Amino acid sequence: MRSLYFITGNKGKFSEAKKKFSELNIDIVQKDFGYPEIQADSLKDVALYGVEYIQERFDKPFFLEDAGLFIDALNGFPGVYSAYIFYKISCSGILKLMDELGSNRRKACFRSVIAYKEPDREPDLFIGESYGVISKKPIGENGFGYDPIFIPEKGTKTFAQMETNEKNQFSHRGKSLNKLIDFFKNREIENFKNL
Ligand code: ITT
Repeated sequence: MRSLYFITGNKGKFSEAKKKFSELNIDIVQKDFGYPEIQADSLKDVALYGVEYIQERFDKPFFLEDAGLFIDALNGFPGVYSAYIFYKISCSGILKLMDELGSNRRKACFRSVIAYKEPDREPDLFIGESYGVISKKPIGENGFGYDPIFIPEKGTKTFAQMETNEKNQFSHRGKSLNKLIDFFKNREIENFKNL
């Protein structure tokens, strides 16, 4: 079985990816490089910077992911700053900000950008989005980060009330991982054709 490295310090992200990849003959291995996350205008730029940094230090195929929560009423905040803001004010701080604003707009979107890199190949990017609303209070014990305050469209529960498989069906990461998995499946078909 082939190994594929997921460069992340986030165990929650890793277990979501591990579940998705269980359908392929690829073993996902977590590696925490503690790579620097630059302050950029887009998740894509943050991910590509991470790739630049890691490719100089690691010579095996890997992927990494940058994700963020974009809240309409806050003009897309915390967005690319999601990690820092979560560390500073967490879910309760976000809910307080929204209360202070007094707006009834609760729409938000989670975005995920996966960057896959192997030696001698440009990075491939895979994007996933999950639209939904911010709950009035934190609910649920599962998952991580902003999961207790995000209810995906067509859902009735927050991500934190879902098991990993269910979250993967709705989530930004589930969707970007689906694209990464399709990419591997298509390459296997191509390789088979070329035999
Ligand atoms: P990496 O090592 O992979 O960078 P991280 O936790 O720093 O891990 P990000 O920068 O991609 O990951 O995440 C930005 C923030 O958004 C961070 O606080 C996460 O907890 C949060 N977040 C990302 N994906 C999430 C998800 O699926 N559910 C809830 N919160 C999420």
